[in-house]
Amino acid sequence: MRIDLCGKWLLYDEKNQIYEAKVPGCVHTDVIKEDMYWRDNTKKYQWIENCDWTYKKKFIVDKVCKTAHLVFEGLDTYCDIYLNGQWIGHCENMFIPHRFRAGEVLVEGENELEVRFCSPVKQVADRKVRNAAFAAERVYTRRMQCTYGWDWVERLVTCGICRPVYIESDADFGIEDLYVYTDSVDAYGACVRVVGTYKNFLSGIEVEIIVHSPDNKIVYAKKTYVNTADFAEYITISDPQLWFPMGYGEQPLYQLIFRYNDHEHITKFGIRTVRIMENVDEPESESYKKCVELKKTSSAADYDQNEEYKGFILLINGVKIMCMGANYVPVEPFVSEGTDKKLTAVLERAAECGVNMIRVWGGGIFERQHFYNECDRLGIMVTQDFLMACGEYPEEEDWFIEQLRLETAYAAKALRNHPSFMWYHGDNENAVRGCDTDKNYAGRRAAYVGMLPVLNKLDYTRRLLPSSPYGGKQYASKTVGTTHNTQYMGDHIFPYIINEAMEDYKENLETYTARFISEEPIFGAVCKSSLLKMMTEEEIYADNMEMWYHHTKSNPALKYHLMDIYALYAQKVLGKFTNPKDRLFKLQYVQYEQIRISMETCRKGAWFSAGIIYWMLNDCWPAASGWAIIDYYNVPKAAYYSFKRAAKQVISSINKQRIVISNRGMEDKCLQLKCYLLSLVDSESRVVMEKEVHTIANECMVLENPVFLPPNHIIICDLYDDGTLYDRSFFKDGFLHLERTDGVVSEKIDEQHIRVSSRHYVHAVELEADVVFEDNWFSLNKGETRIIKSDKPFENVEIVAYGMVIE
Ligand code: BMA
Repeated sequence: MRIDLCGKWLLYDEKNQIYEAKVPGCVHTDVIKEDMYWRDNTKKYQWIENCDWTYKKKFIVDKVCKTAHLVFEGLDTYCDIYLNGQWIGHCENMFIPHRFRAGEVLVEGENELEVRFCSPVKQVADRKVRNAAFAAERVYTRRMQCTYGWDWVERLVTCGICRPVYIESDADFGIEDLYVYTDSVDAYGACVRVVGTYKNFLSGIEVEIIVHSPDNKIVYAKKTYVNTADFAEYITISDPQLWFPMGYGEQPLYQLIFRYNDHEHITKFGIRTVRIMENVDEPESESYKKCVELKKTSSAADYDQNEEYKGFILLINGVKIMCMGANYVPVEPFVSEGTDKKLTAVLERAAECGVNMIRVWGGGIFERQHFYNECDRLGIMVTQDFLMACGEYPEEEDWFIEQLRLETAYAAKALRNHPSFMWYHGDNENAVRGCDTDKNYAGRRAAYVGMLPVLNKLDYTRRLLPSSPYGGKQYASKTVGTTHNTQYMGDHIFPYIINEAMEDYKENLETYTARFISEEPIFGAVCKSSLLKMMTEEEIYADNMEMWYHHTKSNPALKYHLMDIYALYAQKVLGKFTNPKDRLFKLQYVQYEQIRISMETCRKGAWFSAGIIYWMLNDCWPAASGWAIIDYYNVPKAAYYSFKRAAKQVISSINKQRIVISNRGMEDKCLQLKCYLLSLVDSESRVVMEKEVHTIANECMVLENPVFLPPNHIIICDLYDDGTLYDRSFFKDGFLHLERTDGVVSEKIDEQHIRVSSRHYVHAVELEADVVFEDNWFSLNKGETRIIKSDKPFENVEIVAYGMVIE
């Protein structure tokens, strides 16, 4: 028996005014009848958070079943549930499903279900104020933390039935709590271990266990009789097809099938091993020397009291993986709106630019199954935070630990069978300046008393890092464990931007290297076609940028607005804004430049460094400027193209001294290198090195830069693959001052292709249109032509071209 209760409901406010409602949904989407993100409309709806709301639905039951349960997959958040006027349960945690006994209260014919929500703000109003970024009350409430406002999303505190709701009776035999994992892989095959429970089991039921290979052949089959509730199977698979992250191999998925009573229970799984390699650096090694050098730089010295240094290298199937990706935040401020379709679109977009790892950040949610399935399919590795961020939570209170345990059990069961899922973090940045020998840092009790005992039972093959960042003394140190460079912003990065000339911005950014960067901050504007969805053209180009400030969130603890800091960054590095159009270009391009340098630094730093995860992948609401590389409308920002270029299997990186060619991947690759001096005055170039380079899988190759750089020249390093341009890196001393230029000619070849060429060197060509181009923001040499494809037919493309300023 299953009765779906999604769809039309009625919503009542405190004065009993009735609104038509949709479930899954929330008060905001039910009550607001206009585009709530247009201009500053969200300001009008802040009152919603202070009200209590009631959802009601009538439904028919033909035949009552006494074992029926009412299941809510998500309730946001404080509410009491009444069935036919009778109280049947209470909820105060949005992150886990809720299941209430309903069989005794249901009647044949019409029934009425009522969910009475209490304002989440009022609910905790009398609690002691604790330390927390952005909003203090949130730490007492187990609901999505970023909805209280963050430095990238508006405050939007809602109520509602945010995930599906139904009545079910499950008195039948079935499979429960299945855990499938790779026990071992060796030269002779793989062993997959399957453990679980038979639900409502009766002795004597025959069960058939079958494994289908990714190409649908039966590779394992066994019949067995059930006589205990718990089961464990060891499944041998010869010639296993191994799951690899994208860029390192394929993502084959096997199917485990339990067949019983004409029923099939199917689970997908992948075969792969995971290990985090944390070997101590030998005193004479390059990595050790780099640590010693790093410790001298001021930003590292602050945090770094490590006496020994250790790498943080992820091995999948024994292969070192260069983790390149970004932090994922919910795709919508309202959980119900983050549909499967939207999740697929964002993840496919991420995969297209080479994102091979995503960290699901702790101020968001545990995403729906579809998200993790898509990561398995696309080869995007996932790390998951437990759901706390930037605060001191009431972890000394038992109710809080109990809620964390329930959340941990839920998350472990939901995530553990996914081959893409790598490890957990206890939280995001609660443990700032903590370290393993500190008995009492914020987050420690939550991780070790709340989560760890549960994970030891339910997901013992994965690691729990008690917080992100984690490792060394103190957490966030650069020479051990994982780091958030976001944590260096307030004391190092922002003062540098505000007080220094920034002529050495490249060298400065390079000092933020670390063993594994779980948050690398970048900031930039979205493109014009996206801005037009949230404000008028006049507002985009307005001098006071009023609407930009509304759509670009900051941190109230900072002295300056984030947009001002990054506008300063853009102007120092790229040159003063000459007019509002120039401003728009540079606010976008500055993020491109930050990614170019930080990603090249990480790649050429292999295997001292083994990961760079940007802050952040996507937006949660229509941000005008901010941290994401993909905007709210799933449109790539300038930074996206920089990531795409730098994530390729082979890239080069050039400075005054050397060229480093890094290959991250499973295959050697032979490319033709052409290095040339280019005059900014007449765009003429002089080749200084031309050779074939045999790059070796997962290794870097270092060449001397053979040339001295005269004024008004840059040096460019091109890599060709069979005569086609494969990668381009460049070096320019000092600033990267840019100015608008002409000389770029474009021609529409057909509905989805444009040809662009240039009469002189242009450093950045932006194709501005309401479509997504496979490449954008690229440079063009004198006489060079590129043909670029778009994802949809386009009408008009505006070409915005910038060249380097001659000094
Ligand atoms: C990190 C993140 C977020 C925040 C970001 C930028 O601390 O974990 O909390 O949005 O920095 O400030």
